[in-house]
Amino acid sequence: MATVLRRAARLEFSGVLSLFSASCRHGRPYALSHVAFNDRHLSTSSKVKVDLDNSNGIAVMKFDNPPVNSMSLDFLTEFSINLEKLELDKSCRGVILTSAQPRIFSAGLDIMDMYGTSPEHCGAFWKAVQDMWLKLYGYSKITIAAINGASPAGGCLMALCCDYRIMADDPRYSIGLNETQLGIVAPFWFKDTLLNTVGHRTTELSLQMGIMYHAHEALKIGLVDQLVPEGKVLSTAVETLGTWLAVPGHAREISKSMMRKPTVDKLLANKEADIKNFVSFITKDSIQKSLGMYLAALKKKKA
Ligand code: CO8
Repeated sequence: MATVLRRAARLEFSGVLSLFSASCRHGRPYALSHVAFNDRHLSTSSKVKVDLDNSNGIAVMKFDNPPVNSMSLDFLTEFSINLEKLELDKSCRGVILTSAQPRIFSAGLDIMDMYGTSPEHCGAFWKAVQDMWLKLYGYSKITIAAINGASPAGGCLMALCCDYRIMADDPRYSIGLNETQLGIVAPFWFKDTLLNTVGHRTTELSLQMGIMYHAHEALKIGLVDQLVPEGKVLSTAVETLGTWLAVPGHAREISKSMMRKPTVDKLLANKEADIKNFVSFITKDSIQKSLGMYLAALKKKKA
């Protein structure tokens, strides 16, 4: 049984690695390397920095994709590879996601991967988004989001996939699935992830209006679990992970799977159809026009 599981894990891993080489073929190569310092392992990959502390088994993954940590195909691929490596690494017991960029956790999916690109690119991009979600939402180890900045759309989704969310108590930062505001529709598995966290009525309001919640509102509706001063977000996440690690791991893991597996299975059963839907939706002239207008509004805000 153990051999079968190990083989399955290796196969999954090689699946993600093939995605990695596919992404490199898009012409944006990057280097992944690991350096061990005593009891710490540092991964110096370009867009996601990983620091695994072997003394407590806690890995911190820091998004470092300036200016806004948008989730491009390269970023998503690198993220999924690192997450998978940590899942296979016996010395890792839990993962904290946070940002190395000031004021921004993540601006969500990279709009430039969806705007003016070919249907083939859109398909590969969407598969990478699905793979990130499948890996993170179904992750066996403990995950905590240390949300140290703005977290719209895909950024919110990534945080929602974690087991616990700690956000910086700062009125400048907001979080939510705002897709409707871009003229696009959050897919069913984005909706399910929110629904499983905040319930039906709040999800209905949230998705129809594309609401971005300020930190205090996010705490009130249960979108995040805790607010702390910005300087304490990471240290609180490490402390909290310690508390979670005190729970018998096997029972926790099975409980997590029991809660999440039906949601994960729904996408697994519809993966190809979901990619087709996405490609035909996002390449529509009207949707491209909405995205173009949204991008222009972002730039205008700056001017
Ligand atoms: N993708 C690509 N580029 C982006 C993104 C993004 N998501 N967000 C910002 N940028 C760009 C800006 O256009 C700007 O570019 P430039 O320097 O060339 O003008 C640069 O990043 C910096 O942005 P700002 O000046 O706006 O930076 P601020 O620090 O003032 O604000 C924010 C940061 C709050 C993150 C702000 O940029 C923002 O609100 N961004 C938009 C976030 C957003 O709406 N994301 C949604 C992405 S869609 C998604 O995640 C799910 C899609 C599901 C698809 C389903 C279809 C079926």
